[in-house]
Amino acid sequence: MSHYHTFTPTDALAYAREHAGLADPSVLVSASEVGDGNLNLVFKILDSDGISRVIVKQALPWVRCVGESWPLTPDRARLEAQTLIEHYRHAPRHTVKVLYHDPELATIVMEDLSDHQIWRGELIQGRHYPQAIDQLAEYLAQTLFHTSDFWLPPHDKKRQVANFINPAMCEITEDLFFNDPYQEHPRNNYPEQLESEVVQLREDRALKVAVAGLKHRFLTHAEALLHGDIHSGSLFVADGSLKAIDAEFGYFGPIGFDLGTAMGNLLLNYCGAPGLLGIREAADVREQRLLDLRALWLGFHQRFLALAHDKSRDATLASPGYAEAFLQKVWFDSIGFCGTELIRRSVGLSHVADLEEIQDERMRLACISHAITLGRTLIVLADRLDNVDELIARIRQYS
Ligand code: SR1
Ligand code: MG
Repeated sequence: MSHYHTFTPTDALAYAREHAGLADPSVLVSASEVGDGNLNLVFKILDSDGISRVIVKQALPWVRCVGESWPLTPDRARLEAQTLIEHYRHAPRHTVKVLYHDPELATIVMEDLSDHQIWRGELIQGRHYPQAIDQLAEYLAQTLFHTSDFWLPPHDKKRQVANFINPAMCEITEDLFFNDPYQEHPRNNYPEQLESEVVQLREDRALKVAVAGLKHRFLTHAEALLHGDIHSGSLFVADGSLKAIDAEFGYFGPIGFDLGTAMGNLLLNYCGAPGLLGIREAADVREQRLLDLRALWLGFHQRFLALAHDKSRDATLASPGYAEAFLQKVWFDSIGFCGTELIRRSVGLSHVADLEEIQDERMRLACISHAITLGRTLIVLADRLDNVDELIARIRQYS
């Protein structure tokens, strides 16, 4: 990192003028730092009408939401840019476009998406984007199939796995998803009124064995190039459009991790809805989230299977019936990883607005408690819920 320095808005503006590829860079006149995520600096680069034209993102050498006491490799910016570029090749309508990136400065210049909204905020407001789920299913099927052994020739696959080794970001996931919530840890963060429920997580042997299995798969199953953090805050939506951003956790891992993270965020919204909305609206939103869950899995399954039948290049993996069997394993993984997302967002370091923004304290506790119970149930029962209808029936039982 020889010439790494942290950008000021002035640096970001000059950088965008040089690297955004605009025919007339002088239209860019100011920059404003707008990052509100956990990790990075994000600058909007504005024209003279105050309209954002391009984004400059820079990885800090530490975790932004914690500070310099938690150092973190800026190389994550390279991994993010390369993951987005790879995903853009396979799902260009649903992946933000990287215009330029520089591994040494840990910067990415990317298309502006100000005409879109962060999906989580829209879900919290109860706003429905009818095409979003289908587009998310398309994004996941295209990116995961085309970076898997069904599609990539073996030497290419291994080269890619090596290029996307991402130990620092994976370690965050390993800790926050699979370690911290199941032990006493200073990073954990939950209301003291839920202490007994959290203690039960730590003492539940069957749960911890199931979590160990999920962590083991996260550590070892290099099935495809994952986004690695595909929650509803990593997705922008607009009418008829959905785009993935923020892929710094990208690495070759189990396909069910991406599916499970996306499903988990639908269910976090499901759990929070009664605290965020009026009774009638919350009931409608909950039904919609269950429909979304169903459409996401079935949309992904149908697309991945069609790709496997039509395009598999590995003759053995193309054996009749194998893709179906593989997807059944992905399904079981997805339910388990979904459960870990519910628990880590309720008990661990990093929370979500779907639960945090509930103003009524009693209601907020009830919604967080619901997420913990549901998460635990899904992890333990994962391989007994054979299909999405069984999953939905089980979710209804815990409402
Ligand atoms: C220290 S990073 C905490 C969380 O923020 C990111 O968006 C990931 O979800 C990570 O787990
Ligand atoms: Mg992120």
